[in-house]
Amino acid sequence: DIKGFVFDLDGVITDTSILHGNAWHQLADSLDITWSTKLGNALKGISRMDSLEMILKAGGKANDFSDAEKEKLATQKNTNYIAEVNKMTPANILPGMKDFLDGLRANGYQLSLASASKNAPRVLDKLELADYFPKVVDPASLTHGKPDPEIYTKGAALLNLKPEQCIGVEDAAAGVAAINAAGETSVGIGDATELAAADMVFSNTAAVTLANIKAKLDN
Ligand code: B16
Ligand code: MG
Repeated sequence: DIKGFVFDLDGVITDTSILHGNAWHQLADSLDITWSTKLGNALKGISRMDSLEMILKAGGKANDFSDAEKEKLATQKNTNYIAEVNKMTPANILPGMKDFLDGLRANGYQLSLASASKNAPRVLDKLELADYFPKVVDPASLTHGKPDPEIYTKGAALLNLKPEQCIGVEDAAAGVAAINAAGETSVGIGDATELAAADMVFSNTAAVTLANIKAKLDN
């Protein structure tokens, strides 16, 4: 029986990817690296330092900076990003997700957060959802990022549940792969082809309801 839900943040509860993208775009411009939407999309679910490496590589500058300089660049991006996050309000919760979370709580499901973002607690706070997620996986504690199952395994462990008692909710293919590898049931939100590995896919957050999930679980 399902007893808990482990949530991704960006692309599931809110759309921070636009803010991440803008902040990285600004940094890329300052380094004379050509930005593209494709590059922005490839960074979804990828950790901060891995994102920086991908951007530098795309710009042919993978070997141009020392580790200390890279840390500085990542901090610069994060400062820009936090300024944008601080403007967020509950209006930035994606359609239907507040009702979904309320329904899960009312039905006694336990919730945890499996976001790669070190800023996740701040984002939850701005969305006024911190109370919903007393258990947040600390991304600094991870050895491997998504698609490695570690973050979803920890998300279930924080709830004292077995993976098979949990549903993971994700918008990125790497995240769905992580949920599956952790042995949890995967709910994908987005393009059915891109997320074909998920146990069930919904095209948008508004379609993600407990009733819709239960109907697909019974099939
Ligand atoms: P930070 P998620 C991820 O969040 C974002 O999708 C990704 O673009 C970002 O680089 C990563 O968090 C790290 O974020 O710099 O705030 O630590 O999808 O795992 O909720
Ligand atoms: Mg995501």
